[in-house]
Amino acid sequence: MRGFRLVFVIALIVAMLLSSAATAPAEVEYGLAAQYANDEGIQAHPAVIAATGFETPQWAAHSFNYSRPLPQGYQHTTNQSIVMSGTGCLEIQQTAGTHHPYEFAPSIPASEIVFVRWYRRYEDGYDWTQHKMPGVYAKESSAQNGSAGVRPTGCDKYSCKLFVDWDAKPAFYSYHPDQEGIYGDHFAQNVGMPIVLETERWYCFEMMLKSNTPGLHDGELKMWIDGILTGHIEGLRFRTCDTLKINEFTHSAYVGGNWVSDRDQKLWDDNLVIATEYIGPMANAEDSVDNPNNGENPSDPDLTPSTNALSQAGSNSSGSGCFIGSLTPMMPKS
Ligand SMILES: [Ca+2]
Repeated sequence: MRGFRLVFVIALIVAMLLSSAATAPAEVEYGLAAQYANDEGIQAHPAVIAATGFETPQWAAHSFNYSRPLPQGYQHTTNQSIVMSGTGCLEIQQTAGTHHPYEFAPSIPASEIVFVRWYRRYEDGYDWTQHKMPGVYAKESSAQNGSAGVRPTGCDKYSCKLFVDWDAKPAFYSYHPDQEGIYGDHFAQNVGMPIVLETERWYCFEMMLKSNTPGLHDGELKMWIDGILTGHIEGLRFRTCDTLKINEFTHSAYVGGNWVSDRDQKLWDDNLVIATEYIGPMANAEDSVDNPNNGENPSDPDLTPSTNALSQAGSNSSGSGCFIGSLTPMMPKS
């Protein structure tokens, strides 16, 4: 009888330990953004390729040297009931019966690995039509504008952007030579419980594409939402030519495939950073990690977020769950 009790107690302890491990909250990862309060001065980090806080209507020219007109549906707003950080953000209009907005893809320096981090918010009542999100392209110079619907050869192109599926779950959309069909492969979130997006709150999205070593299947994709790793795809072969490197950033909220938006609806972006190292969620003014650049005035007018707006974002229901408070993020209110 005593032996039976001992076994029972041990089994109970093991069950409790397993249960607590299964329910432990996922760990938020902090990256180089933790060194820069409100992203201020973040463009000075050697790993940062480009960054913008969307503070002026000229943000694309300032931060990406992109002087062509932005796509139909891209607007700048200073509406402080919407803006997450600083004085402005990007307002994106999706239009009923169309794919708009079309994406735009400025060039970036050729890299083997690129991280893209942005904040995005969807309006109240948003219809979760499948649509694209930011990402990166690798294009050989003669590749035709991404050539959708054409399988990559290993020497002409590869890509990955995130997209939001009909079920409001972000996923990967990647072109690579081993993809199943002529269009890119979809890879679902595969780490922890998949995140299902909600409207009327800011999310911190980040994706990574790491090119493979030519001859090996060691390419990787990663996705973080609010600093938590939710997707990690390994064993990918993006290329056979080592000269084919990531050389474009793509910004997108394109609707489709073959379908179009069912309604006029808006989403907003703020605090976009592109880098060759993990970026992670924004830090607020009080809690950024030791950074010699804090307090400097950045020369780019699109990188001057105000701490007032950040304080608002952290204290009202429309704020983000992604700011660092003593390295403990404020959790979103649903
Ligand atoms: Ca801003």
